[in-house]
Amino acid sequence: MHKPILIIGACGQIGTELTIELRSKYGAENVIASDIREGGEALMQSGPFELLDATDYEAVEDVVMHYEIDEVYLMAAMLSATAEKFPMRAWNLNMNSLFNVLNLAKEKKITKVFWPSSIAVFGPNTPKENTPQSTIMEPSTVYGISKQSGERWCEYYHKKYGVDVRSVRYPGLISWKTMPGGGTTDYAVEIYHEALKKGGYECFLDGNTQLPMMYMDDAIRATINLMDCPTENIKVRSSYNLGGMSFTPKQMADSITQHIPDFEITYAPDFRQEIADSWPSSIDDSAAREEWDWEPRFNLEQTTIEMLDNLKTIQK
Ligand code: VAH
Repeated sequence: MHKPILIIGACGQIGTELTIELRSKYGAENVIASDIREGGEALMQSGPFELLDATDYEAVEDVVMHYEIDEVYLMAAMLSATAEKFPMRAWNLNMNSLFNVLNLAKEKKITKVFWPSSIAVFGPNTPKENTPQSTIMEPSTVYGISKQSGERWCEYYHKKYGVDVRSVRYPGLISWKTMPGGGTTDYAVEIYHEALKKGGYECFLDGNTQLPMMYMDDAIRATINLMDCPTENIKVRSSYNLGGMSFTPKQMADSITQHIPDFEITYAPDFRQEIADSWPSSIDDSAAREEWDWEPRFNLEQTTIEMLDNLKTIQK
């Protein structure tokens, strides 16, 4: 039987789907979900849940010891757009939650950690096309700075204390089960909801802003595959580039119009345009492909079909 897993930030966009998938794989009672506030009915009724402040070391330690947790997925974070509005709150949450989990691993109270980084670690001076695994990283956002710092600490704790921490640099993630929370790539989820409800969408990014994106099923599969991978295969202990697809809001709108012919998009770039302009437009994820057999399965057309079909069902 798999040893108990703790998901911190289980009510977020990734955490919600990670909880569902890990519970189906390892048994609901083996996967403890936790967050600063309660989640939706489905999540709350699907297995054990703890209200937990990820920045409170003693509280995290109590949950770990009570359930005899072996692995921790630390999914709690303040994302790019919100972090620009609350820089110090973002730094506190994103960094102190990581130190709490890394220190529990250093003290051997847990044996394995997953921590999400992001393509936000790259900045305006990074090569934009096919961004390499190792390259210039001068993030210009609070979120990106916290993710770059976090990557350095993950590598340090692995080298210095032997902590088995694993990480991927997620692109923008697209899912229908939960709404995203405060990211610059949120348009790629909102657009489907608005297309079905209103037949149109006002995009907060310019139509030609190409960004790396991924359908959530691919992201969850990559996360679990990395955690299941034999430790000797893992050569990157900062964070792996993870690529899925890259597209612009205009290309996404064209994909939707194939299914909703009258759909109309307009553009009204806001403060998030500057954030998006500082990020890569495509990612080289060859290290993940070579070292743990990563391979995305969803392209934009398949993503649009999945999103529209599922949202039509739940909006009925
Ligand atoms: C954000 N969705 O927009 C997140 C993600 C690559 C973007 O990290 O902040």
